[in-house]
Order: sequence, then structure tokens, then C-alpha cells
Amino acid sequence: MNDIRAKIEQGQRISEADAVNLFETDDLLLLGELASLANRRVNGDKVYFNVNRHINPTNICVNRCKFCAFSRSENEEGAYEMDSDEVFSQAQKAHADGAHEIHIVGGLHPTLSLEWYEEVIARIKDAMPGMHVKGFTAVEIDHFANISGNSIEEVLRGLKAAGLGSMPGGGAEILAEETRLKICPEKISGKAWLEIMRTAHSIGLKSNATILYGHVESYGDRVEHMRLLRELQDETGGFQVFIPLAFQPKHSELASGSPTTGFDDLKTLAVARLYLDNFKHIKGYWIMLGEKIAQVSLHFGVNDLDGTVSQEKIAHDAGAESSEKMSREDLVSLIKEADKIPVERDSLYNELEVCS
Ligand code: V47
Ligand code: SF4
Repeated sequence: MNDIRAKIEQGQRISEADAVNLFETDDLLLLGELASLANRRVNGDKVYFNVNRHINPTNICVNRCKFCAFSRSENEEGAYEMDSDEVFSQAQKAHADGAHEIHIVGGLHPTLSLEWYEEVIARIKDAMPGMHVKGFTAVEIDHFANISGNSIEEVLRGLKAAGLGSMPGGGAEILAEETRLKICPEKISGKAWLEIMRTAHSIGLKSNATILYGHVESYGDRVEHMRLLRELQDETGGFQVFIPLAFQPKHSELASGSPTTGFDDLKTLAVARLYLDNFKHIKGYWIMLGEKIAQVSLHFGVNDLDGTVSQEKIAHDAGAESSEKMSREDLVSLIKEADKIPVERDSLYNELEVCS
């Protein structure tokens, strides 16, 4: 531990073995101290948030990952599919409520065409040019390539031309292939996920990156996942933020699992901050962490709390107990009460307002 501490204090990169050791320690307060040191060096006491809304156009999905309680098969009870007017009117409502970003992700629908998605984005951007559309995981991009016959790069270029501003980090799950096969056997491989992100970055689309933790994976899997991300980030610099997603265990095929502990949540966020030294931002996604752990995480390396969110479905279908949205005012006071400086950001991390 002393060696690792010295490396971090001197701003040196830590190794995979160091990261596993950090996961294995029970000295949570030491992890918090070191992660706070690393975070302060790049972000000071600022904590970012944005005003956004999630839109999930459909939950019909051909993949049916074992951890997912959101997806349905076609014609199954609870399956839904919005028409483009509905997606548009949800975006309009978000705009009227002051959102700067809409986050669009959904199931892999067997028949909705790539053109349908392009038209929806173009319509939103036409009516609300200032609205940032962050949309479509690498898994959806692969699906669009399959149904359209276009290459990954053509799909990404088409969506970008229609107005896509950046990509969320979903679909990464666990990139280590053996464990990935256990939790989402139908999904694109970890290698394919990374390749799609590489292509997105190469055409100027920034993206986020996630990890889904707290199910059947080992600490070694978590570190392998972060190693692959750190290497790609060294190459492209295209990732904006890393977001650990705490597994919500209810109503899915992996439903026998228990929720993550606050201890593991804070540890995972702190190790991410320490190992991913080339990611400027680490997000504490309050929807999955719960508001209280998210607040404490601001002293464990986290400098971003996502946003007001509004209408979250993926975590809540799997039993998340957090609210489905938070007001801007509540987010600001949650950050201030943790003795940090709230800063409203846009989707590309430009500062909009320092709320001191
Ligand atoms: O890819 C599915 C995860 C992801 C469960 O980029 C689950 O800013 C926990 O990626 N328990 C989609 N997680 C959500 C996502 C995301 C969320 C917020 C912000 C950003 C961003 C991205 O949700 C999926 C999957 O990894 N997921 N089911 C579950 N039961
Ligand atoms: Fe489909 Fe995504 Fe759910 Fe997997 S996580 S079943 S790809 S909606």
C-alpha cells in the first residue's frame, strides 16, 4: 500500500496489480483520501451536473441481456414502442423544462429503421438547435449497421450529420469476454464495443464509458475492463467520463443477486479515479447509487453527478429506489452540503454556471 500511495502522491500511473490491491483493501478512508487527492489535482472542488432528460423510444430488444429488467420481446406484456411524434414531444417538454441535453437509448428493435432514428434527431435539432442529443450505445450502433447494411462508420456519420452530438457509455458492461458471455451472451463482444468507440472518436464524436459492476464479475474483471478503456483513451482521448453503474438486481434473470453495498460503490468509484488517470471526469450516477451514496462519493474521487435525468426507466424497472428525477435546486444543494462547488455543465463539459 505504501508503494501505491507514493505513486499516487507523485502523480505516477498505477498498474493493474496495484488496482487489484486497491480493490482488495478494506481501508476505505485511505482510498477516499487518495482518490480525492487525484481528483482535486484536475478538478479542484468543482462538481459538475447538467439539466437533462432520458428518452427510451422502445424497450423491445432482440438481445435480452440477463441483467436487464427493462427490455421485452415483441408482443410481450409491457412491451412498448413510441412513434416519432412522442419522442419529439418528450424532447419539447424537456426543452420547456430547461434541459440542455436529451439522452436517447433503447432496446434493439427488430424493425425500426436507421432512417427513423435519423429523422427523429433531425426533427429535434431543427426545432431546438441548442438541444444536445446524446444518444445510442455502441450496441445500438452495431444493430443499426446490421439492419441498414451500412458500415459502422457510415452509421455514425449519418447520425452525426442528422445532429447526434455525442454518445453515452452504455453497453460496455464487463469487457472481459468470459464474464461478458455469462451476463449478456447475445451482445456484441467487448472487442467490438471498443472498436465502435474507436471509430466514433476518429470521426469526432465524443463518448462516455461505463462498467456494470456488482453481479458475477471479479475484481480482476473490473481491472481488465478499466485497462482496456485506459489503453483506448491513451490512443484517442475521445472518452469524456467514466461511469460505474451499480447493478440493480430486481426483476431480471440475474435477480438472485443482492444490491451492491455502499462500501463497494465507494471503493469502485475511488479505484476508477485512481486507475483511470487519463479520464478527467468520474460520474457518480445517483440514479443507481442512491442520492446519499452519490453525495458521499464526492469525497471518493467523483466530480460529476450526471443530471436531473427525469423519466429514468432502465434502473427503476430493475428496482432502483432513488427518485426518477431530481430538481436542479436539489442537485445544487446536495453538492453544496458536501462542501463542493456545483457547476452546471453542457454535454461536452463546458461550464455554463458556477453556482457558488
Ligand atoms: O448498458 C441495464 C445498464 C446501461 C441494469 O453515458 C443496468 O452519461 C444496472 O449506460 N442495473 C444503460 N444497470 C444506461 C447507461 C447510462 C446511464 C446514465 C448515463 C450514461 C452516460 C449512461 O444500463 C446499460 C447497462 O449497462 N443496465 N440493466 C441493471 N439492472
Ligand atoms: Fe437490450 Fe440493452 Fe437491455 Fe441488453 S441492456 S437487453 S441490449 S436494452
